[in-house]
Amino acid sequence: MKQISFIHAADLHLDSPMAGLKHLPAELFNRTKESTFTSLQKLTQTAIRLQVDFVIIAGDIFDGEDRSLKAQSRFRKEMLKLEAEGIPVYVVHGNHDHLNGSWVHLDMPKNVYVFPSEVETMKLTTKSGEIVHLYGFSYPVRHVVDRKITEYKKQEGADFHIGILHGNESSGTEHENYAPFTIKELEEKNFDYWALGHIHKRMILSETPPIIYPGNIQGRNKKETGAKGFYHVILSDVETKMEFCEASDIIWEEVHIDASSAHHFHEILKLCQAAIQQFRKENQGTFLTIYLNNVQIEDALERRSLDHSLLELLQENEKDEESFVWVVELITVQKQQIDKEQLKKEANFYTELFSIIEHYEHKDRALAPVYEHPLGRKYVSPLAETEQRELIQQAEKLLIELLYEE
Ligand SMILES: [Mn+2]
Repeated sequence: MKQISFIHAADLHLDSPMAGLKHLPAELFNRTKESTFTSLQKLTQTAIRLQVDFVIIAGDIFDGEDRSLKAQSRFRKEMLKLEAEGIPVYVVHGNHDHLNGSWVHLDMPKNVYVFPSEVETMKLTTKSGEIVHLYGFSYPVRHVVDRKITEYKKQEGADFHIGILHGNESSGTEHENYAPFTIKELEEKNFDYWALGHIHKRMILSETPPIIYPGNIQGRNKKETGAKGFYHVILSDVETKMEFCEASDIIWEEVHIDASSAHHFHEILKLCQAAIQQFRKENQGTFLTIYLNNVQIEDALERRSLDHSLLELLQENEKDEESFVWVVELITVQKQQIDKEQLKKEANFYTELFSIIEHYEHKDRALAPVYEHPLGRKYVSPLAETEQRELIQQAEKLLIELLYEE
């Protein structure tokens, strides 16, 4: 029976600056800065333990086009471990680590095969004699919008054919169109496996043939929640086995707590502490966003403590914890909804205010000046719908609080 075993990973984003986390205590920030490397180590350890035939990394190995020396040297160190075990690594570069960047070059060991900017076929004969054709290309520049998929051509003469592609499925609208493709186009190539990269969320687009986004190996912000890692794949004449292997040292999670039964600060504190314990995982850190819904604390002093002291209290002692659960954000949603109709009766001003807010809510206009600006478009990634709504709700809350105080 012909059989191959390999690891498929993507989007390592080594040495990601973890922007927006600078306010963390130094211990946690350092661990976070190290987390992409820690995840990579788990990957190489797994490859060696399972003695896979090869490893695929489907783009965005490096977070920045300057490929920081630290990132290169750590990557090199891990690749050397694989070289010592005779495990080859097939790499394409993506939009983050495209070939047009400028970097101080560190040589990679000979077991690392990097695909060039045009689609190429690489041939591998495994230790047990299976022949594998791997197809792929690296991004020559940051923005590759061509349908590169049309350049993938099956070359006969192998037991297994594997396509490596960093890009996005073009029926979705959420992402910019990088090397777009449709599932049908991939299926028509008649390959045995499609190793995709680019989308950080783990997704199985098809089972036969497997068309897989493994997601990134380490979440980088609160949008990248849940377990992150890579796939261990076994392909044979008769079946495909895929196992997800978790790699992230720190995971991002969110929890919605219904506080409607709590009438005092201490009860809310206990609810939050219970949630924190639920998320604690051995040898793994967690960044937790807590949404505290239906809060109805009447006492002014307790209310103020909720706004000013609860977060700090929840963070206490966590920074020295190996398996920490650090609340990165505490979002309190009051039960008492604003009585818009009553306010409108009080003054015309409110009628106007709410209609403006509504206008922005529906027409997606509030941030238009930012995205219409050439620099804004370049540097600010579009907000998801929920983020937009959240922003508008926060603005509304802020405005009304200000007006009440006046
Ligand atoms: Mn990426």
